[in-house]
Amino acid sequence: MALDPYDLFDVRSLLSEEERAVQESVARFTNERVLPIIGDAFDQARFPSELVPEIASLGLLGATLPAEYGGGDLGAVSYGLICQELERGDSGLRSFVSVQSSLCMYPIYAYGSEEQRRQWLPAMARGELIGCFGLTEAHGGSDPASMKTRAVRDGSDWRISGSKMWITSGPVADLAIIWAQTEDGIQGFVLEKGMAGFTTQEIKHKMSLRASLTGALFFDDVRVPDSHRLPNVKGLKGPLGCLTQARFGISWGPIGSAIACLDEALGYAKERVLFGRPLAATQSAQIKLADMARRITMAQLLALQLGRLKEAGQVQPQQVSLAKWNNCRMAIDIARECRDLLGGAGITTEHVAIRHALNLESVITYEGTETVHQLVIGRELTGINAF
Ligand code: TGC
Ligand code: FAD
Repeated sequence: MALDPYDLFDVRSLLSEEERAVQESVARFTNERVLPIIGDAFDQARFPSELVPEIASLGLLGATLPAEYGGGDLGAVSYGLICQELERGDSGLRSFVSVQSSLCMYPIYAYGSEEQRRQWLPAMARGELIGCFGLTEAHGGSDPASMKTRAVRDGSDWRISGSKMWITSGPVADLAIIWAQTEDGIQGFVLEKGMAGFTTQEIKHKMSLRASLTGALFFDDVRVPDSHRLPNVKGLKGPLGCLTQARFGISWGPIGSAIACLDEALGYAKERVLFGRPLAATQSAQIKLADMARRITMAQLLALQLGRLKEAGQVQPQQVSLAKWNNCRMAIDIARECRDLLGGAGITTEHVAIRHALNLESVITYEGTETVHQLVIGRELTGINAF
């Protein structure tokens, strides 16, 4: 029996029935609703916001949170599969879901009060409130401990001043989870659109993640009530804990991009006739395609084991770093290689490879650059902090 070229080790057989059902429903959504429009959305630098209600009704926002807060009670592997299937469509849509679920709903759930959970999470799960996560500042995102945004206590309120840069969904967000330095260390605050002194600006001219909105956030002495401070965490471990959740999803998402590129390149190489035979009949093309399948297979097994460790409550942030690094590197290399196999045709968004390759430039950079994750593993191996 022929093997599935996109699942050579039958990783699917290691999934539960529920996990397969989740994967199938998101795959259907991507095939029917995302793929027909995403090339144009990328060309036009347009976030396809018309898909948000459907994403919400499929239960993809806060999928792993408890049902009482609007979540789907799903396990980590299901969340990973959601990311994989969305990113097979476009990294921008997976980004939107990552930010809403892992970077906005997760901190409200994990660090918020019961009142805050009930106030915001159900509406966020329904896609009625869109969130963004402001950690990075213009002077150096890799080193968030050096943040300059400050929150100062003023009676029963806080006054926040500073700015954030490169914030996914920033220009449209109803809520912003903002991390600021306080007398007591870094703390998280929920800012609402329209608060006096809180403004946003879209970042234009991106050549990557063009179907996603990215912005800068500015806080000019914004008065925020203490009821909007996340009370249950202090210090850098607050935002880093959210990053571990999102990086987990990003360990899965690029597998989808890589599969989309391999699928396109395989089809193209079989049909393209050069020097009297299909490109796919040459040894060099076959070696390239085989190597892509090898790297995808390893990434799938790595992501699945990471998911099982997470479900068992045993995952370490360093393991997430290794998977994020490996799987982003795997995908960007494959996307670039596929672009090359397509020749000149590969440079237009009529084909998916260049779009994925360009998107992956952001994916390998955000949520910790490749270097940051390499240094996390280096520190784990040597016991020496090289940051
Ligand atoms: P260190 O000072 O040693 O640790 C501080 C505290 O945090 C704990 N911790 C973690 N907790 C959870 N998850 C992690 N990954 C954690 N890493 C550290 C640590 O145990 C400690 O706790 P405590 O109790 O002792 O206070 O910090 P570090 O030296 O480990 O951090 C250095 C470094 C460089 C690794 C860190 O600053 C870092 O990860 N920098 C990269 C910043 C980054 O990734 N920014 C991403 C911004 S958000 C984004 O890009 C969204 S894009 C989303 C999209 O569109 O999809
Ligand atoms: P820098 O930190 O200035 O890094 C520059 C270079 O230095 C990199 O190559 C880096 O690897 C290297 N470097 C860093 N430290 C070391 C070292 N110790 N040794 C050697 N080299 C080093 N942030 C948010 O908070 N929220 C978001 O929603 C969000 N969305 C994003 C969306 C997009 C499209 C992009 C591109 C970014 C987004 N980011 C977001 C920001 C992202 O997390 C940062 O871009 C990333 O953390 C890197 O920070 P930086 O861009 O300031 O680069």
